[in-house]
Amino acid sequence: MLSKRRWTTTGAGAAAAVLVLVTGWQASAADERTPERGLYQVRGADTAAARTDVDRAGVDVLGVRDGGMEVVASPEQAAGLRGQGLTLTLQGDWDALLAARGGGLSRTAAADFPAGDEGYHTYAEMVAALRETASAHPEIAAVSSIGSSHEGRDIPIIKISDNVASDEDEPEVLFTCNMHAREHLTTEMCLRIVERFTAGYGSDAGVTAAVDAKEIWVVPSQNPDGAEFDIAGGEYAGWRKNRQPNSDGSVGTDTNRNFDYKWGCCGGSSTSPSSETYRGPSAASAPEVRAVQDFVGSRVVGGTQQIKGHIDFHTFSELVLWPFGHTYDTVTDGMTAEEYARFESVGEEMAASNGYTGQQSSALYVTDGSISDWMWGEHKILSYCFEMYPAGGGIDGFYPPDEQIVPQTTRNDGAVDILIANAT
Ligand code: 0X9
Ligand code: CA
Ligand code: CA
Ligand code: CA
Ligand code: ZN
Repeated sequence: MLSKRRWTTTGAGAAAAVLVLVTGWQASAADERTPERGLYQVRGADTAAARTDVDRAGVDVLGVRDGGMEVVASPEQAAGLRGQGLTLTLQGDWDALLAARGGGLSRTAAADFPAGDEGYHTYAEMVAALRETASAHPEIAAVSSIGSSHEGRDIPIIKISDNVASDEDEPEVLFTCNMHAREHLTTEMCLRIVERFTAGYGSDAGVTAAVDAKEIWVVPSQNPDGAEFDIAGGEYAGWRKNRQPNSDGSVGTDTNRNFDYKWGCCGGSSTSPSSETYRGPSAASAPEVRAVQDFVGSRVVGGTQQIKGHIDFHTFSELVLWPFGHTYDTVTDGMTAEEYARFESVGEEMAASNGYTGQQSSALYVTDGSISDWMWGEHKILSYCFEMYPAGGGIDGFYPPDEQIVPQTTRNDGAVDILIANAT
């Protein structure tokens, strides 16, 4: 999938050459030859509206921190953003950075993550880990399925509770991970939750109380096709979306723009199939989204939604985000002042525990069709989006070494406990 033609001479490059003549300023090679997909640091997008405009330019927003953005942009997009007065600093050629991380092999199924990152779980390893957990703790853990991905992979879910085989009248909590393919650290986050609430049962008092009082559901990978594609051939692809083919020959829907609540309402997603934030041809057109929506819908028992709290884990930027994402308004249709205050207070408490920054998700940039807007808008579930480690980091931001798995997932133990405690 990596482009062969990586560098193009652009109008911006020609303008730089003219500048040299006029001012004597020395343009670097990077100024004259702009990568087809360049990794840029963007400065000057200091308001949510400005960041939403950057997102709407169609660039791939990797992370946002303290007003600075990291994006992957075409030469035309970069020129357009500079034309809006933003400062773009080229960090490198995205495709070259990706290629440098792998062996350049053909994209066949990988036995494991690239050398040095084997501590991450492939799809097969994740499925095996869930099965082993359930067979080691049959009284409190049971694996089932919420459906299949586009390519037919099962999307497993594990339930953790006392008397796990019975649907007891206990508040339910949901954790979802790996919606975006390249955000592999999040799969490990869900597996950490599974590990902690099973291995710690009977010895850790807090864990035992939570498992006895609640029903905890965990979906470690909402996008198994994308995750497998991202590591195929022993080389990271930097892939974000699912692997559903589009009408124009491109591949992938951004499932975090495909949920069926105010889908496509507000300029927070793209209608262009090749965009990294393509919303899909219709709401819930992605089978992975339907699987999550149908599962959550199935937890309406006797007219009452059983799931009370939810975290969807993403990377990166170290943020705790709460609804709504489709509007800058705090109070709006579907969100009272009291409800917003609760989101903010639980969100800030979680952010204090893990050292992330807490904010309304639209304060980052506007999105529509995101999972947390749907969870709250449709089901009144206290739903957060976490952007995990690191705070920033370009391509490396998606691929921290596996030594980071333990520190960065245990870092969220306290936040997970706070969410569970507030799921009432
Ligand atoms: O854009 C997304 O889907 C999430 N960020 S990511 O880099 N992991 O893709 C953030 C979604 C949170 N919602 C809003 N920012 N409105
Ligand atoms: Ca592995
Ligand atoms: Ca129970
Ligand atoms: Ca129940
Ligand atoms: Zn994400």
